[in-house]
Amino acid sequence: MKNQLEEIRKSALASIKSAEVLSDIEALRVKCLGKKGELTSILKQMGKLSPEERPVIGQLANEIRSKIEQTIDEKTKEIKAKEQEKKLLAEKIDVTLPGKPVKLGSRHPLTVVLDDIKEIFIGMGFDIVDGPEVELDYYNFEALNIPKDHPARDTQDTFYITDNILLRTQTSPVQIRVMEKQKPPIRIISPGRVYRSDAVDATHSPVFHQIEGLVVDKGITFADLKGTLETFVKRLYGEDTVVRFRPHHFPFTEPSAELDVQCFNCHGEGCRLCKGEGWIEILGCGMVHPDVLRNGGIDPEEYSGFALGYGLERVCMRRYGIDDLRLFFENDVRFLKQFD
Ligand code: 2NL
Repeated sequence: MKNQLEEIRKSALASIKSAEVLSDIEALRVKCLGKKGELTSILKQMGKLSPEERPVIGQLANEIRSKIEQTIDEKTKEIKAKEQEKKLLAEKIDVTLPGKPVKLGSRHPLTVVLDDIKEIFIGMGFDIVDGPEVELDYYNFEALNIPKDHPARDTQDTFYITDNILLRTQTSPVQIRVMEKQKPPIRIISPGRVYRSDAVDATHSPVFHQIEGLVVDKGITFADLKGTLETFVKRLYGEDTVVRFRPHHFPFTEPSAELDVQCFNCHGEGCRLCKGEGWIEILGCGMVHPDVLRNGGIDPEEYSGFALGYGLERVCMRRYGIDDLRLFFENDVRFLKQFD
């Protein structure tokens, strides 16, 4: 029995020594020390031994068991360390290699122009506000003094969701909502997407962008409108820009006007760019109609104000010489990357 034990010791230690992966070690542990292992089956035969032999063999068996266990532990540590080293080597990175260039996008041309416009108005003390694109008929038309039989309210021109819910056709409803909530002084612009039921072509799109502005306070006059808008247009187009105000009509302002700038190309002579007019129409404006102030919860006897509205796409097309509105919405990077 002693010889058998010595044999187990020799072969077990040799096998452990030559093991290369953790699964080999585990298999050896089961083979030598497991319930049905070699050592266990020897110990089961201890009953056959004489009382003198039993403690001697028992002690030897225990010695061998702990030697095998210790060797297995050591070998396990060794294999784990080797595997870790192999992993580190495989995952080695060269931090001195040049990085992959990050491709930067650019602002959409409409965003470039809008950012410029916002900055000019912020500089004059205006706040930027936004509001829902799905609006009530009341805020989009009724509160703005646009009568029920007005052509703009036709289902041919406006996207209706129900009888009294629609996609806003202008951003003025945002300003009515501000008047309802906020006491004057009010100085805001409301840029955003607006919708009209138009077929797509070079100059029409069912979705486009509008910027409206509103100022309400005590003692606001047409002189404030002229001063503010002239300052705005000169900051946007250059200090030498020549402007004129031309009488117009809007249901929500009285009096109303359109602001033209003199053609940069022909200086008023008339050329192809201004279609022979000498002037280019920029925006609509006027003194807020007393009924519209009242609809916003503001007393027209105490307060007055002016408002303006214009299309962002047109300003942007003129600035960059873009001749087709569809380019703004196709998101072709070859077009987009030319700006900013
Ligand atoms: C244009 C010109 C305009 C307004 C919009 C406005 C808003 C309120 C009260 C009074 Cl809350 N007016 N907006 C005023 C004048 C002109 O837009 O060409 N629109 C298509």
